[in-house]
Amino acid sequence: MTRDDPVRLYRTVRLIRRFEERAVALVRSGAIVGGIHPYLGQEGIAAGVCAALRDEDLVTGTHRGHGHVLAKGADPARMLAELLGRETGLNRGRGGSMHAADLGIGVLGANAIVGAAGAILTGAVWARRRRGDDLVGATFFGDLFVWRGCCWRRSCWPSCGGCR
Ligand SMILES: Cc1ncc(C[n+]2csc(CCOP(=O)(O)OP(=O)(O)O)c2C)c(N)n1
Repeated sequence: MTRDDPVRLYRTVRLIRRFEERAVALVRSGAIVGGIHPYLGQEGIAAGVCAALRDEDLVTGTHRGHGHVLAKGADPARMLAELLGRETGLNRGRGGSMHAADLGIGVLGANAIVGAAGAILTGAVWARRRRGDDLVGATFFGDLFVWRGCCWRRSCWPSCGGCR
C-alpha cells in the first residue's frame, strides 16, 4: 500500500455514498422509475476489493450492484443515466439498476437472482482461463447467498481444479 492508497479508497467510498444518496433522492422524486437496492453502508467492501483488482479482472455484483460497478471504475454519469433509463447509460438504459454492466472494465453485471452472480463469475473466469488469460474474479454477496446451493457448488469447483 502506498501513501496515496487510503486517499484513493476514501474517494471511491465517498463517490459511492454520494451516488447512492442521489439515486435514492431520484427514486423518491419519481425520476427513476421503479425501485433500486442501495449500497449505502457497504461502500468500503466494493472499494477495498476492487482496489486489489486489475482492469482485466472480472466482477459480478448483487441486487445492490451500483457500488460494485462504480468501484471497478465505471463512469458515474453513465451509471446514473442507466438508472434513468437513458440511451447514454452504460447499457443504453436497458439494464437499469439491477443489470448494470460494463464489460470493457470487467464488470459482468449486477444480478437480481440471489446467488447467481457467484456462479456466473466462476463460469466466466473458468472460460477465460481455459483460453489462457491470466485473470482473477471477485463476486459480492449478501447473507442469503450462503443458503443457496450454488454458493457452495461454485466454491468447490475452483478448489477441485476447475479454474486452474
Ligand atoms: C433466488 C432468489 N430468491 C429470492 C429472491 C428475492 N430476494 C431479493 S433480495 C432478497 C434478500 C437478499 O438478502 P441478502 O443476500 O442477505 O442481501 P441484502 O438484501 O440483505 O443486502 C431476496 C430474498 C431472489 N431475488 N432470488
